Amino acid sequence: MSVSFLQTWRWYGPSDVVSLDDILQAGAKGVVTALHHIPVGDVWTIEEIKKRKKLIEWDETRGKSRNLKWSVVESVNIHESIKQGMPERDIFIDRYIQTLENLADCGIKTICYNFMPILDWTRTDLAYELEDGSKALRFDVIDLVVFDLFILKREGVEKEYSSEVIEKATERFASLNVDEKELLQNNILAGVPGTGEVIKLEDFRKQLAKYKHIDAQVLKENLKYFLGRVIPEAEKRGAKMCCHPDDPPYSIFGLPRIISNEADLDYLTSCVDSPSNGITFCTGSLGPIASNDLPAMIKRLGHNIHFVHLRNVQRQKDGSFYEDEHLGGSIDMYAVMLALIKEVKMRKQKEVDFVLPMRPDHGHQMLDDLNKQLPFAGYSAIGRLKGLAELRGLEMGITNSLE
Ligand code: DNO
Repeated sequence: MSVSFLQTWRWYGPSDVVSLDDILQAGAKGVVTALHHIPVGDVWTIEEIKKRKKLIEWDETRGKSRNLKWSVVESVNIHESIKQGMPERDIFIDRYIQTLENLADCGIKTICYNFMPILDWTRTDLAYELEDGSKALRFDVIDLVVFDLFILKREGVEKEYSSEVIEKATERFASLNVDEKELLQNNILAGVPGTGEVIKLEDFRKQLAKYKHIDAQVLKENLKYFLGRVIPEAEKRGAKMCCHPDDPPYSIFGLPRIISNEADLDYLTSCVDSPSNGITFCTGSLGPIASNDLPAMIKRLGHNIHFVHLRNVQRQKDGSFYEDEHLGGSIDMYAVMLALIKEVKMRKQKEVDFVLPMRPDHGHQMLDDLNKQLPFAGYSAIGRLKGLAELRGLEMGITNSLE
């Protein structure tokens, strides 16, 4: 069977309800994980890294090695002082570099991160029921405004939205009961992935205040400063950093978002010209913007892509979207796959670094998983299994047809 990618699977570590055996049975060969228990900004020690690596790669019960490798770290998150350009950022950058060195020493060299202020990816609904009864993640623009106007009560926020949007949000807010309001707040403030933590409203307000004078330009400068220090060190060790795009790919709560389209990705890669300064190409994050021509972006930026997330979105009116089946929705997954496979083929011809890890991003909550309490929204076993199986078929069909 001809394949182009290293098929991987995100695992949240020992607390994940999806087991390593499940991952093997899904047919993945690589594991994508992080040491979620270590607070952002602390160094990941060699000891802790080795412990996790052994857990993944050595099957204690059967007394033999597993056919799985820890292939990608997602993510080594970036301390807020770095994003905010605070005087103490150098201490945290030094620690970041130490973590990179330790990971590289353990043979783990693909490192995903993002540069989204305060919040990571954001959804308003984690259980949006589809027609067939399965559940998906959804981002509703009006619900976001409801939270912003009536729960967060951000200062001066009325000026940022049109009267039409405010009217709709007012109506929506009036229709929500106490539990629904609380759920909306918890969905939006679910913090760093994998920690299960929800940011408190008061803390979120304090964090937002710190961004009062940080616009997109300043955040871009702070990204450049970070990369300027980290990338040369990564390059020395053959490690590849890959920045994940903003999700959703536009500003929310007045916070700057700077990795949302091709021009942003160009900026990112131009900050430091190095094979270690790359991209996590996430179709689902870039997809909500219709003008993001994903296959064309892959064609132009392909050599900078070190890691791929494949997921589809169904764009709805007003910028809202929900996560559709991997091969359904607004993104032409065939065209995306074709462009990626051509990129890998080119790498193979040039004999450069052609192991491109890919993972099915998210999946619907469906079948038996509907009866389970899933701690990590979007990361069910069955929905992702279906996604990976479909993507694998598409991958094989296209790869073979090009040979
Ligand atoms: C969503 C994911 C994000 C992403 C991080 C990357 O499911 O794609 O959690 O991994 O933002 O740093």
